[in-house]
Amino acid sequence: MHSEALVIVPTYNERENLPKLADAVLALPEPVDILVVDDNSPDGTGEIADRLSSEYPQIHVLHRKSKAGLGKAYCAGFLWAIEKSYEYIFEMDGDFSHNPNDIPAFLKAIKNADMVLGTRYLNGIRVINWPLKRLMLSLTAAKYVQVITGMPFSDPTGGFKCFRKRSLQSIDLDAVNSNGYSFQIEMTHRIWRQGFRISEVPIVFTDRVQGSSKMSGNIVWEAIWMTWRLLYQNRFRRRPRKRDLRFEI
Ligand SMILES: Nc1nc2c(ncn2[C@@H]2O[C@H](COP(=O)(O)OP(=O)(O)O)[C@@H](O)[C@H]2O)c(=O)[nH]1
Ligand SMILES: [Mg+2]
Repeated sequence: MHSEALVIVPTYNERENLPKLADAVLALPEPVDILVVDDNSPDGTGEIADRLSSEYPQIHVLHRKSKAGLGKAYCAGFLWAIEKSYEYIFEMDGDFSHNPNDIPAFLKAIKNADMVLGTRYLNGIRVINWPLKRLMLSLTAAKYVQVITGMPFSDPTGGFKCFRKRSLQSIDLDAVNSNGYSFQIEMTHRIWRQGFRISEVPIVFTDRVQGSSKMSGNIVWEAIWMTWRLLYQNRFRRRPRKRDLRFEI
């Protein structure tokens, strides 16, 4: 029997980060498995993941043929996790921007929720080493998403989150085509609008020290467009459907 929790780590050129990240996750007080989803990184991250997987039974690897974006990598990981019946399924960056030591706080919160969002912006701003320009962009994006979609969450573009299996099962993952910020907003909206229970836990976000960001200008435009699309999909309602009793625990 494997652990109830799985952390999915998408990787593209994270060779310096991955071994340390795996150590940190496996050292947690609670047992947590890891799924690395590598898009054939030119720097050999995929081979490093294979080596880790042969050393530790808790570590698994999905190899994809070429770089197809964060959203596609996560959706492939989600399908794998559902098939293996993991109950708690995480998204976490592979560059230490997200601190693995926050995982236990998510596991505690998910006991009373269907999705838990890590937030940098609840009761203050906890972002270390980002250029002011990028912080302003992220804060503006958060406000924009809140105003247009009506989602009340403080950090809707954040990428450190935990899903209960059934919240992922409620989504047609093959129909999710977005990436980056847009992917985070879309996943949260699809789950929120169905009336699932969602909570937030505070996290500290630290800009990567090793490797480089794959963020691009397109990702911002995609997110601006996506918020309107989500509002339309929710029939211009700025609130979820009435809570469905099926979702009571
Ligand atoms: N598998 C996969 N991982 C990706 C892709 N793009 C980014 N990542 C990973 O997603 C995480 C976040 O990406 P990053 O470049 O740090 O974005 P930023 O934090 O927004 O600057 C990192 O672990 C990246 O290696 C991709 O196309 N495929
Ligand atoms: Mg990063």
